[in-house]
Amino acid sequence: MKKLVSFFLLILISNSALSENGYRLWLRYDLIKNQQMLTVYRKQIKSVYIDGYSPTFLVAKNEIFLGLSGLLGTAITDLKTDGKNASVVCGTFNSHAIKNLNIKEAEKSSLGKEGYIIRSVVYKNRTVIVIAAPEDIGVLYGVYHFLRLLQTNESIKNLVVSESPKTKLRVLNHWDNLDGTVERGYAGFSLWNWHKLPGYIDARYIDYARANASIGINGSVLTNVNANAVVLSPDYLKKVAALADVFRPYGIKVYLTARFSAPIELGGLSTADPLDEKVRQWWKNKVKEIYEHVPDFGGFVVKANSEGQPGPQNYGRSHKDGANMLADALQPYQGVVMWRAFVYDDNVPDDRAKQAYNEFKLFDGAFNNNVLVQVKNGPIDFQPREPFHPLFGAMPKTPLMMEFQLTQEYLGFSTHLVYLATLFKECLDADTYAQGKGSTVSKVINGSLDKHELTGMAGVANIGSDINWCGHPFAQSNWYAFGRLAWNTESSAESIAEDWIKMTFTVDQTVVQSMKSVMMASREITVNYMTPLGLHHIMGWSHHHGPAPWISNKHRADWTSVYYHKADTLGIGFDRTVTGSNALSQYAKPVQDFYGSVDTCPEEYLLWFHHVKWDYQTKSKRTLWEELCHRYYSGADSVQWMQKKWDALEGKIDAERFRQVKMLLQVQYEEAIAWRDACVLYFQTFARRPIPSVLEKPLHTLEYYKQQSFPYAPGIRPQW
Ligand code: GCW
Repeated sequence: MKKLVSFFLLILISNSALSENGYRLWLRYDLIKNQQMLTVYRKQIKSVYIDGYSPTFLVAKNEIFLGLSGLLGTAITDLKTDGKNASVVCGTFNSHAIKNLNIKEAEKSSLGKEGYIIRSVVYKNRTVIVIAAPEDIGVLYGVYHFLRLLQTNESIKNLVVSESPKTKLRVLNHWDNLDGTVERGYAGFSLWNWHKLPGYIDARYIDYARANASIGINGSVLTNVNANAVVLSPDYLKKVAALADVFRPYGIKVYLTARFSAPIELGGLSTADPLDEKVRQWWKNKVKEIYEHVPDFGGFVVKANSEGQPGPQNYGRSHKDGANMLADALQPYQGVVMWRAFVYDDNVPDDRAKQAYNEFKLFDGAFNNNVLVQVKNGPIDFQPREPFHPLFGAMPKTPLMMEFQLTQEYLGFSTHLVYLATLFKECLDADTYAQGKGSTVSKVINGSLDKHELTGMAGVANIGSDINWCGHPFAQSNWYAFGRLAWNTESSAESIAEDWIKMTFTVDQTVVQSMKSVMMASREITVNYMTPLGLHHIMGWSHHHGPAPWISNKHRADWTSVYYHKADTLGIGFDRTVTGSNALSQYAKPVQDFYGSVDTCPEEYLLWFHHVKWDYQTKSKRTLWEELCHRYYSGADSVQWMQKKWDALEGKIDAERFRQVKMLLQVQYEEAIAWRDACVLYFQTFARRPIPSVLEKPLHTLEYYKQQSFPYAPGIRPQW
């Protein structure tokens, strides 16, 4: 008996210990603590009627019952056959139950395939909450939205919600290799267990699909853009099909990365020339085979002629030729090609920031209509801060897809707390002036500026096998925010953060406000201790961990740090104006003028666009050198501020995640100090000026920092 009791005790303890390990993400559905709201909700929600039986309806049903019973802590009646007395009714507009409720035609129009409405409707003197949509998937999205209202303790009294996504393809790009490693992955290994698929379906695939559907993500690119052709072989396609089957009810399509040389590697052909008839036929056959396995396959993502990946240029052909060949093969099945503009070819350009524009702009209008060109947010590579990519606004006849990076390759991996929605928004809100004032990147992406039907946003996933999915408890917010912004590019970073905190931690207002202030400031803080004033790409060689502004003499100039910061005894920064690389000429005239003059260029981008003298007077009246020091120091100090804010939350949130974040913030602080010291000491060798005396002395010498190596950084093979 004693043994039995302690056994149960153990289960209880381990359950409670597991309960806040982060696995449940923002779908926690714990009992609502606010008694007043709970009472109101319980009164309003007693029963649910779901009018539909498709697999999507089944998952909607599971979710709403799982959510309601957890949040309300009471049994909710499942009105299986008759919705007349239900407090919540879910169905498509064609369903019997919804038709009875006489929803006005005007409310149904313009919702699109994935939209939905949530309404409080008076029916026979009773208020009924209606979740209705043109298609099944809209009902599922509506269910998640409704649950979110409860999770965030919003009123559900007079509901008038109409939602439809602003972009069509909202996809995660997994840089997952077939051997289970994840390129730039900091949260463990790949989720896809290729060995056990297709026979064994890990429950995690379902939770992954639930999480994505809850924020409107409708596509998953399973494999790394540095592609392996083998994923297109018959055995792998069976495994891919099994994942597609799991994801389908959640409205998620699978996509694969197509290695351009697959016709050679898999097909035994002697060429992969996109104009060669045999090659074209090989792809047609391959695509047909894929659709036999996955009838709703989404299409291909392609990285070609970049960083050693094969591509059409190997055969003297162009990006257009390559993309259109694959597009032709996919066309009969409504598949799309997402052709990446991140090109980094074998020749070192005068300015790497110019390359994508130079290679792609001329093909505007020449791509098939099922091709999207996928463009990274900035012209270099997912830096803590970059100006928007000059291709946005420059290719009006081509659907341009946004590529954001959720995994923090250049932002402290999964050890630093950095909420990226502010970075995403900065880019989306930037004005390209392509068609005059107000031509924001957001409008380019959502198709409204150039009237594109096909639109999309991709996020390089930060998900792995770690129990909490993303490595850092706060990294989950970047997955969440990406989905919400892809759904609505106009949403605010702040409101998304607020929802996420309430769903993930607590609705307690003091905690929400405090966490939100940390999240909202976190990206700017990181910029300050890593790359203030427009500096970029001065991270550690290859693994991109830690500071290394001294990197020089590599086999390519544009793989060094000195190429980007160009510090000398006179000043620092990359002159991208007409006196330098003139990368600015790739932007619309008002943007050129704005960034082109040191007087109007915001200091955030100063050294991105200008080479500036050390004694140049900045807005703070400090010299550039002093301002640089000041920013580095304030960045590191601000991490201490984040720590203080966090420490004050002890006891107000669960102990487990409190402790995790506390430890991570300490690592972040130490690394921020290393960034600060290493950069200030290194740049001082050019500036030849003292560190302002009000600032404390660096902890170590420059030599010390230069000698640091990071043999444990993810992506580095351990060596002895
Ligand atoms: O950010 C860089 C990364 C590479 C990546 C490449 C890309 C997948 O350092 O690891 O390769 O960009 O986006 O293709």
